[in-house]
Amino acid sequence: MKTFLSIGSNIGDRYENLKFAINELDGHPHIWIINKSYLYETDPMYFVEQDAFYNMVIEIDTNLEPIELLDLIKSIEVSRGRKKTVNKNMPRVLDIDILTMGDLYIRSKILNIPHKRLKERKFVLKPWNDIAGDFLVINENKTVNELLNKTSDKSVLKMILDVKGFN
Ligand code: PH2
Ligand code: MG
Ligand code: MG
Repeated sequence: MKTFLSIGSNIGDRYENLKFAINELDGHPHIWIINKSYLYETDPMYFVEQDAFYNMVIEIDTNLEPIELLDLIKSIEVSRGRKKTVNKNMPRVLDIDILTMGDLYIRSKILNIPHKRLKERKFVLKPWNDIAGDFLVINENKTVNELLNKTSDKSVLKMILDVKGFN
Protein backbone atom coordinates (compact mmCIF):
# COMPACT_ATOMS: atom_id res chain seq x y z
CA MET A 1 0.00 0.00 0.00
CA LYS A 2 1.28 3.41 -1.01
CA THR A 3 2.00 5.26 2.24
CA PHE A 4 3.42 8.64 3.18
CA LEU A 5 5.28 9.24 6.44
CA SER A 6 6.38 12.48 8.07
CA ILE A 7 9.61 12.27 10.06
CA GLY A 8 10.87 14.86 12.53
CA SER A 9 13.50 15.40 15.19
CA ASN A 10 14.60 18.27 17.42
CA ILE A 11 16.85 16.61 19.99
CA GLY A 12 20.43 15.45 19.51
CA ASP A 13 21.88 14.89 16.04
CA ARG A 14 18.71 15.53 14.08
CA TYR A 15 20.25 14.41 10.81
CA GLU A 16 21.41 11.09 12.21
CA ASN A 17 18.05 10.56 13.87
CA LEU A 18 16.17 10.91 10.60
CA LYS A 19 18.71 8.72 8.85
CA PHE A 20 18.26 6.08 11.54
CA ALA A 21 14.52 6.06 10.94
CA ILE A 22 14.93 5.65 7.20
CA ASN A 23 17.50 2.88 7.60
CA GLU A 24 15.26 0.99 10.01
CA LEU A 25 12.30 1.26 7.66
CA ASP A 26 14.45 0.32 4.70
CA GLY A 27 15.71 -2.78 6.49
CA HIS A 28 12.23 -4.06 7.24
CA PRO A 29 11.13 -7.01 5.08
CA HIS A 30 7.64 -5.58 4.49
CA ILE A 31 8.61 -2.00 3.70
CA TRP A 32 10.11 -0.53 0.57
CA ILE A 33 11.30 3.08 0.43
CA ILE A 34 10.01 4.64 -2.77
CA ASN A 35 10.94 8.30 -2.46
CA LYS A 36 12.39 10.89 -0.08
CA SER A 37 11.77 14.64 0.09
CA TYR A 38 14.43 17.22 0.66
CA LEU A 39 15.39 17.89 4.23
CA TYR A 40 14.17 21.07 5.99
CA GLU A 41 14.87 22.90 9.19
CA THR A 42 11.57 24.15 10.59
CA ASP A 43 10.47 26.33 13.47
CA PRO A 44 8.54 24.44 16.14
CA MET A 45 4.75 24.68 15.92
CA TYR A 46 2.25 24.71 18.82
CA PHE A 47 4.74 24.61 21.68
CA VAL A 48 7.22 27.13 20.29
CA GLU A 49 9.71 27.30 23.18
CA GLN A 50 11.83 24.45 21.88
CA ASP A 51 14.62 23.92 19.38
CA ALA A 52 14.10 23.88 15.62
CA PHE A 53 13.17 20.61 13.95
CA TYR A 54 14.51 18.74 11.01
CA ASN A 55 11.57 17.47 8.97
CA MET A 56 11.07 15.44 5.85
CA VAL A 57 8.48 13.22 4.17
CA ILE A 58 9.05 9.82 2.63
CA GLU A 59 6.94 7.56 0.47
CA ILE A 60 7.00 3.87 1.26
CA ASP A 61 5.25 0.83 -0.08
CA THR A 62 4.19 -1.69 2.54
CA ASN A 63 1.99 -4.73 2.98
CA LEU A 64 1.75 -4.23 6.73
CA GLU A 65 -1.63 -3.50 8.27
CA PRO A 66 -2.02 0.07 9.61
CA ILE A 67 -1.79 -1.09 13.21
CA GLU A 68 1.33 -3.15 12.45
CA LEU A 69 2.95 -0.13 10.81
CA LEU A 70 2.01 2.01 13.82
CA ASP A 71 3.56 -0.53 16.21
CA LEU A 72 6.70 -0.64 14.12
CA ILE A 73 7.20 3.11 13.97
CA LYS A 74 6.60 3.42 17.71
CA SER A 75 9.26 0.78 18.31
CA ILE A 76 11.70 2.60 16.00
CA GLU A 77 11.09 5.83 17.94
CA VAL A 78 11.70 4.09 21.26
CA SER A 79 14.83 2.33 20.02
CA ARG A 80 16.27 5.74 19.12
CA GLY A 81 15.70 6.85 22.71
CA ARG A 82 12.32 8.52 22.61
CA LYS A 83 10.82 8.93 26.05
CA LYS A 84 7.16 9.25 26.93
CA THR A 85 6.11 12.83 27.76
CA VAL A 86 3.02 13.92 29.67
CA ASN A 87 2.25 16.77 27.31
CA LYS A 88 1.86 16.79 23.55
CA ASN A 89 4.21 18.59 21.17
CA MET A 90 7.27 18.43 23.43
CA PRO A 91 10.83 18.01 22.07
CA ARG A 92 11.52 14.60 20.60
CA VAL A 93 14.50 12.59 19.37
CA LEU A 94 12.39 11.04 16.65
CA ASP A 95 8.79 11.30 15.55
CA ILE A 96 7.36 9.26 12.70
CA ASP A 97 3.76 9.99 11.71
CA ILE A 98 1.56 8.25 9.17
CA LEU A 99 0.11 10.88 6.80
CA THR A 100 -1.88 8.68 4.45
CA MET A 101 -2.07 4.97 3.71
CA GLY A 102 -3.63 3.92 0.41
CA ASP A 103 -7.14 5.34 0.48
CA LEU A 104 -7.82 4.29 4.05
CA TYR A 105 -9.89 6.45 6.33
CA ILE A 106 -9.43 5.59 10.00
CA ARG A 107 -10.62 7.59 12.99
CA SER A 108 -9.88 5.83 16.26
CA LYS A 109 -8.39 6.50 19.64
CA ILE A 110 -4.94 5.24 18.71
CA LEU A 111 -4.76 5.80 14.98
CA ASN A 112 -5.97 8.52 12.62
CA ILE A 113 -5.41 8.21 8.89
CA PRO A 114 -5.17 10.61 7.12
CA HIS A 115 -3.27 12.52 9.80
CA LYS A 116 -5.65 15.01 11.41
CA ARG A 117 -3.42 18.07 11.31
CA LEU A 118 -1.58 17.68 8.02
CA LYS A 119 -3.17 20.67 6.30
CA GLU A 120 -2.14 23.12 9.03
CA ARG A 121 1.52 22.07 8.87
CA LYS A 122 3.87 23.49 6.31
CA PHE A 123 6.61 21.27 7.75
CA VAL A 124 4.53 18.39 6.35
CA LEU A 125 3.09 19.92 3.16
CA LYS A 126 6.29 21.50 1.82
CA PRO A 127 8.44 18.34 1.84
CA TRP A 128 5.44 16.25 0.76
CA ASN A 129 5.00 18.55 -2.21
CA ASP A 130 8.60 17.80 -3.23
CA ILE A 131 7.74 14.19 -3.97
CA ALA A 132 3.97 14.05 -4.49
CA GLY A 133 2.46 17.43 -5.35
CA ASP A 134 -0.25 15.85 -7.49
CA PHE A 135 -1.21 13.24 -4.91
CA LEU A 136 -4.89 13.54 -4.01
CA VAL A 137 -5.36 13.45 -0.24
CA ILE A 138 -8.41 11.43 0.66
CA ASN A 139 -11.01 13.22 2.77
CA GLU A 140 -9.55 16.64 1.93
CA ASN A 141 -10.21 16.00 -1.75
CA LYS A 142 -7.28 18.24 -2.61
CA THR A 143 -3.81 17.54 -3.88
CA VAL A 144 -0.79 18.07 -1.68
CA ASN A 145 0.12 21.07 -3.84
CA GLU A 146 -3.33 22.62 -3.36
CA LEU A 147 -3.13 22.06 0.39
CA LEU A 148 0.30 23.69 0.47
CA ASN A 149 -0.96 26.72 -1.44
CA LYS A 150 -4.00 27.02 0.83
CA THR A 151 -2.47 26.41 4.22
CA SER A 152 -2.70 29.16 6.82
CA ASP A 153 0.75 28.19 8.12
CA LYS A 154 3.02 31.05 7.10
CA SER A 155 6.27 29.64 8.45
CA VAL A 156 9.37 29.68 6.29
CA LEU A 157 11.24 26.41 5.94
CA LYS A 158 14.94 26.30 5.41
CA MET A 159 16.14 23.64 3.00
CA ILE A 160 19.21 21.89 4.32
CA LEU A 161 21.98 21.43 1.84
CA ASP A 162 22.76 17.77 2.07
CA VAL A 163 26.51 17.44 2.00
CA LYS A 164 26.48 13.90 3.33
CA GLY A 165 24.48 12.43 0.47
CA PHE A 166 21.29 11.79 2.38
CA ASN A 167 18.99 12.29 -0.57
N1 PH2 B 1 5.96 18.04 15.52
C1 PH2 B 1 5.05 18.25 16.44
C2 PH2 B 1 4.74 19.58 16.96
N2 PH2 B 1 5.44 20.63 16.32
N3 PH2 B 1 6.94 21.47 14.74
C3 PH2 B 1 7.82 21.25 13.74
N4 PH2 B 1 8.40 22.28 13.16
N5 PH2 B 1 8.12 19.98 13.31
C4 PH2 B 1 7.53 18.89 13.86
O1 PH2 B 1 7.81 17.74 13.44
C5 PH2 B 1 6.61 19.09 14.93
C6 PH2 B 1 6.34 20.41 15.33
C7 PH2 B 1 4.28 17.14 17.02
O2 PH2 B 1 4.60 15.94 16.51
MG1 MG C 1 4.02 14.31 15.16
MG1 MG D 1 3.97 10.99 16.33
